[in-house]
Amino acid sequence: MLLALFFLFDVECAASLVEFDVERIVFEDRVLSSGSVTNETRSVDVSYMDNRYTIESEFWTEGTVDLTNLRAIENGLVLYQQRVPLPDYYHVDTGNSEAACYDFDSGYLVMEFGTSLEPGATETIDWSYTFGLSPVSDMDGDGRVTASDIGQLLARWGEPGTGDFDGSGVVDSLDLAIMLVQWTG
Ligand SMILES: [Ca+2]
Repeated sequence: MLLALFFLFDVECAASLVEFDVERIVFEDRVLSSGSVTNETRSVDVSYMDNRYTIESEFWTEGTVDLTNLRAIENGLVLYQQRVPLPDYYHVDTGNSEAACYDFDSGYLVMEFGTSLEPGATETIDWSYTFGLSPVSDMDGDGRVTASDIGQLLARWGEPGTGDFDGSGVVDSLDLAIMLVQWTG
């Protein structure tokens, strides 16, 4: 757990890879996605489920990716990366994956899988990950957004940093508005 926390918060996320389209089938609370991409050096064939359209306190994903090195005579590193937009103004608290990190700038959870393969070889990677989320305005970390959190916000009023949820540079009424939307009482 501590390692996952460290990884999620302190490590810069991997840069984006070449994008490709996936086909999505949406059920009530889950989304099934599948797709593949091939070029002269590699192919990637992926299928996964997640709750990306119904994320509240938790994001989960389960999937499989086949990575194939299509080079004729060279070993090759084949990578697959999944980028999932998280709801605005939430932190990723916990995760069980060292393959993942959260990009605060883009608001995307980034998971990357890769392996070095001999010419013509394929490796299948399965994953099943769950990430806990919490609202940014739970400033005291007790799991709720209450008067205690408003007290902390007001104590920071006009200041930069903690409590500046929208990154405007200071704690102001826009940050209070975010807190009220996330209010649990
Ligand atoms: Ca709180």
